[in-house]
Amino acid sequence: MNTLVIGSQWGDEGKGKVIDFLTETADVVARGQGGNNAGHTVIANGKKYILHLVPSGILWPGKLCIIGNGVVLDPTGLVEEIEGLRAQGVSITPENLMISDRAHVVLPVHRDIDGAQEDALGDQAIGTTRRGIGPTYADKARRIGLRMADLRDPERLLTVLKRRMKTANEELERLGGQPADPEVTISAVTKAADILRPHIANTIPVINQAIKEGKTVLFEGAQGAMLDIDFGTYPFVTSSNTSSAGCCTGTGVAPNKIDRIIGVCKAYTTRVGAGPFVTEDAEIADYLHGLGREFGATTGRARRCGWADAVLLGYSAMFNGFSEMAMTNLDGLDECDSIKICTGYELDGEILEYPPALIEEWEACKPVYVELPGWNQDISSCRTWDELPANCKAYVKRFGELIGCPVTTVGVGPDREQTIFVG
Ligand code: 2SA
Ligand code: GDP
Ligand code: MG
Repeated sequence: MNTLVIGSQWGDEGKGKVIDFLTETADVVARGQGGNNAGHTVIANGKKYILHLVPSGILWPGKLCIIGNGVVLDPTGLVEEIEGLRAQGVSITPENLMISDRAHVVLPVHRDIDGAQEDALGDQAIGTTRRGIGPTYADKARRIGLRMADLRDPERLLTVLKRRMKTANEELERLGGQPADPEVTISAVTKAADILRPHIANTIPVINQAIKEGKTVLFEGAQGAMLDIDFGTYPFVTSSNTSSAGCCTGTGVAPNKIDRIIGVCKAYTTRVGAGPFVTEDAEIADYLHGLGREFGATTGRARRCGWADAVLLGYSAMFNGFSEMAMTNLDGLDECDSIKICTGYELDGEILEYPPALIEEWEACKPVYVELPGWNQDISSCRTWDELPANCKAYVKRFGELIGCPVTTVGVGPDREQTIFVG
């Protein structure tokens, strides 16, 4: 069973936890898009880990983790992450962490360009993580990017770095930013390259050979489907294909090798950064933030919060081909007297079944809700479907019906053990 795990909303659905839960039965865990804009939280053996570039499978011994060709990789960020994980007792070697030689490299100047672009946009800013993700994917599309293969030979690295730094600095200056010191970049990237070099490989045959041998591969999606550059709330999106298809192009595995596609969703909705959010609700945001929940795992920003959106999730389930949904954070609704689910978008007196393309229209949509009774009970210690309150089970079932995809597991807390199979 080769399984894709995809965020179905705007990211932070709890993919890290779901991946961790499924890793036990996997041999290989691969990432195919995004970069260290991602923050995947896993709580295992009483310890909290936040993974940015390293696949969550690294927390399990004996699993091969692959950073695929579709990822954009910040070498110094990855070295810091590896060192941090090692300090937490995680073993990372060239045998359990491989990096595609085709993955594109995020340079400090990409981060500076990201920041300068955001600053120039003022109140129209995307709200990026400022990790240089967009500018690096832009370089890839413009066919001027550096790839991990360029880091293999120190002399070649020096030549390509100098060349790219010159043009990137010109770009940065045009945006009003301070040019980056090439010597500082060269020293930092060279140091990181020395550490990462043993991990760089052609991962495409490696992953396909594993599949040929009957091994189980788990694909770890990053961000969420509504941040997809094609299907999301464009231009308020990230710069990669975060939907299921992106996992194939990002790892070199053909679509006919995928057996199962799991969508991860929260029992409500959150989003970081700007852009349309039809079900956004100040009251539920205050309530969740008051509980200390819903702060960004990478930037610490307070996430925007709202009710579940069946229009968005039905759309997401369609273009991702979800076979099932893993719902997380059901316990987040424990104290709500009544709970809403959006079943339609009203725009100029018409009810839309699917989100519109124009961002102004999407922003103008008003939610049509159904309201269900809450359960007003702490469910975090429940471990079986039968232990959950009747109203809670009814919410999960109705949610699945409205999005047209069954919910097969629910999360009642952040720990590995706090996952319940739906009866
Ligand atoms: P970018 O940096 O170019 O990818 O930003 C573009 C949009 O994508 C959103 N984005 C994210 N949304 C949710 N979670 C993300 N990761 C972190 C986390 C976020 C954090 O796990 O909590 O810590 O703030 C993530 N990464 C990118 C971003 O908000 C923009 O809307
Ligand atoms: P990811 O980017 O999709 O991996 O999600 P994040 O790690 O950014 O954010 C999800 C947050 O929800 C993290 O703090 C998780 O520890 C937490 N989480 C995941 N599932 C559950 C759940 O079922 N209940 C609770 N209370 N927290 C959860
Ligand atoms: Mg996250």
